[in-house]
Amino acid sequence: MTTAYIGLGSNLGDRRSYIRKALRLLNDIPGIKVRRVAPIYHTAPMGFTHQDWFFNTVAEIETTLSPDALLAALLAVEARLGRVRTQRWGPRTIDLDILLYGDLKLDTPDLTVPHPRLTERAFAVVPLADLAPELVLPGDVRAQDLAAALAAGQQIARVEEG
Ligand code: GSY
Repeated sequence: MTTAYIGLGSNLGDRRSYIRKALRLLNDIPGIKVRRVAPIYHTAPMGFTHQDWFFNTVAEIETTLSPDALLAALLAVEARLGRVRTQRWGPRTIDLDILLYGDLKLDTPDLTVPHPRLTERAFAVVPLADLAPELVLPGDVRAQDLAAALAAGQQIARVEEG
């Protein structure tokens, strides 16, 4: 059993609902249990900036799936929720990324873990730090310290519950 952290993002349609549906679908997959979910954040788009703001969160899961099988499961959930990959950095109903998979370091053509852009992104590190503030991230930095530094320079606000 491995603890992994999954980043979730949506900036098309009913963004909160897509995130909730994705969490339910993930939890229904044999070999994946969603243990905890961070609050949802409203975040300015990074990469291609001429698009709507995102809702982002992070889920802590326990999984018996290999990293490749977990990636395949995430892609299947994205497809179920109508994600169409038209533009690399473009709008999406749901985006699911493996941020961390235990202590594993992996670099293959299909999958890099930890996520290669994790430590640049407040929209990933801030909710990750809500779940695991003491976690040590690439660059030997504690999640809560990096979250504070990134949040100071990027647009990110916690979404009210409801
Ligand atoms: O891989 C994440 C997709 N994505 C996002 C995102 O989830 N949130 C924000 N704020 N910007 C993003 N740019 C990309 S690409």
